Amino acid sequence: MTGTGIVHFGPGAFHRAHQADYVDRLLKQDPRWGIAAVSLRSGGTVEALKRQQGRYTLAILDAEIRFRTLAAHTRFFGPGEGDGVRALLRDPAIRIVSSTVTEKGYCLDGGGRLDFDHPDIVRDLADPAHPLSIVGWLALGLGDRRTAGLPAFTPLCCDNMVSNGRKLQAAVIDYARRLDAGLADWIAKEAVFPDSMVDSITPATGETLRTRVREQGYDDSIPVSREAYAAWVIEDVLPDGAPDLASVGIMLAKHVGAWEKAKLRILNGAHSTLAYLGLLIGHESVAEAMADRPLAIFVERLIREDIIPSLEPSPLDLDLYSRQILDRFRNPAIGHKLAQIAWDGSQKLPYRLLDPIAEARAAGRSVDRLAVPIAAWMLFVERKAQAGIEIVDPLAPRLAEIGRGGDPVDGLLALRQVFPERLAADDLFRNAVARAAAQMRKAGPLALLTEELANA
Ligand code: CS2
Repeated sequence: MTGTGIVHFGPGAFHRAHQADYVDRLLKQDPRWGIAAVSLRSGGTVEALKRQQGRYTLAILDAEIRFRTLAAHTRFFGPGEGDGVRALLRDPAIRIVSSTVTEKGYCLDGGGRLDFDHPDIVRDLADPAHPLSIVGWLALGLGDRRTAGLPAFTPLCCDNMVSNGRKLQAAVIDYARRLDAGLADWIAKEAVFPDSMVDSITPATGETLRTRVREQGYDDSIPVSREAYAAWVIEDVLPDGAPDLASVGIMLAKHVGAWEKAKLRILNGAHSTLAYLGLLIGHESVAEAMADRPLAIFVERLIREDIIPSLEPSPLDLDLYSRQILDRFRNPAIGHKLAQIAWDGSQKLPYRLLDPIAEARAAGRSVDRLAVPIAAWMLFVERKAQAGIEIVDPLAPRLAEIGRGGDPVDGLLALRQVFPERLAADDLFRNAVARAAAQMRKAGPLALLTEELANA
């Protein structure tokens, strides 16, 4: 009988295509590690998972197309089922509590620390026994372990942030300290929060995929798709009794930082660049944007001349890694929408592009090229706001207000949740962004890209 050893918050498409695939294989050799799927804010996916007894289709859309059935989930918790989650977190069989709640789900401020003014954190601190946020849930669950004299479980952050484990650790400890200093100290001493790097291109599921899966003979309302490539690197600090993750191809590494940074800056940085520039030009998918020669050449050059220098020295072969990533972007089978990547820009740009920009400035390197995707994001915000189209972003109301008011460059630079004070006050950076934005507004992004190529 399959047991439950992992609790996962946020069983969206990425978790079900990536982590659940590794765990599905792990279960074949060790049945203790089934996943409890927790989605307390929206019930659709967990209800469907429950209805399908945890089974759903993973479509690998790449040079070869394959369909597999995964069955890694054993328990299901939707809205109103928080008591069951709390009881499960007390079960000593639960060793890992992982999360994919997206960058915004951790309620961090622009400096990467817990934002005590975030409405969810204000609300959780007022009623800590019934949390909304992942930070509140981890503190509650760890507090119950401490009271029961049980060892801590291991929180495992699987979202695209630099030092994601360390950030989550600081957030949970800071939160707990407001409630009980003894608990904060206990968490600091007893719980490990590994950093991790997760990678596999996973588009949001749409009707096309559902139809395709139905044609294969599966009646499945929650299929997921991804490319063939998948990687997961976890900091090698898991306590005794953890699952044998290496046996299913998960890499355990002493320092995950080099992987995290390379992946966030090269893959995700290039993705966001393709998304904002590509959407302004009129493309829909990543593969389509990569087929646009000036745009593809711009992104290659951005990686080679601006992003890689921000990562050196590195133990990784960054040239090879970049070439592989650009090949993955050309995958025509996956239909990865630029609009999906453009979501939550205010949360994504800091790790992907603003960190390398700040480092380039500190090292005296030019930021002209790196400023182009930032300007493209600003024009994207402006365009949506002026057309009255909703922006998918936790700062959407503020972005729309700035975007409606004319040239958004200075208004957006003033957002401390996005741009650190020092960068926003840096004239050289500001002027590079303003220049790129003005050029693109006047002659369109393609003209700027072509000019950039001619000057190179
Ligand atoms: C993408 C990522 O949507 C986005 O912002 O850049 O989801 C990307 O596909 C994954 O991180 C790849 O591992």
